[in-house]
Amino acid sequence: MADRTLIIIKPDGVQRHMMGAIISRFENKGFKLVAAKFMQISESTARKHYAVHEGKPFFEGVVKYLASCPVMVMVWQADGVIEMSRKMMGATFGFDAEPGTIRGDFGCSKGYNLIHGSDSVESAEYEIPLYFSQDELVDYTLADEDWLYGRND
Ligand code: IDP
Ligand code: MG
Repeated sequence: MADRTLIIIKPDGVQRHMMGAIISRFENKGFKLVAAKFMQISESTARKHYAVHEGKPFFEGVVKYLASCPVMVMVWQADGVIEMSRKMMGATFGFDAEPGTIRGDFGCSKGYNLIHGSDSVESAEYEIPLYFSQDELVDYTLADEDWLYGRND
């Protein structure tokens, strides 16, 4: 099966009306949406989500940030989706993310950064079940997949 990644449009992305613009980037790229949930993340789930950063100076702050307001949680699928989506997101903060990236184009903060994306297959496998059960991950074929991947010959 093609790779999957967990993408979250974080509280500032929702509050700043950026959901459509961010989702468009992934849709236009050709990724397949396999799950989506608009929800408020509990503090305990936010702690699990960022468990890898426990003990770092920003840990309590980022947990509070992620759980502060509703977010859009999604799973996107494509061959190589994790590497591509990390490139599309750009550096951690908009302040130094390259123009052309989501963080670089839509924000200039050194504290908020609009979007989360899994950084490895292992992270995606840990993060996706925090938000979705197996039967919420929809399995289907996009009509243009052969065109997208160049499998027409
Ligand atoms: P990433 O989101 O680009 O993968 P990570 O280093 O994994 O960045 O950090 C996870 C999240 O923690 C970031 O997206 C950001 O919200 C927050 N964060 C990381 N470093 C800092 C910091 O130095 N100050 C405040 N928040 C931070
Ligand atoms: Mg990370």
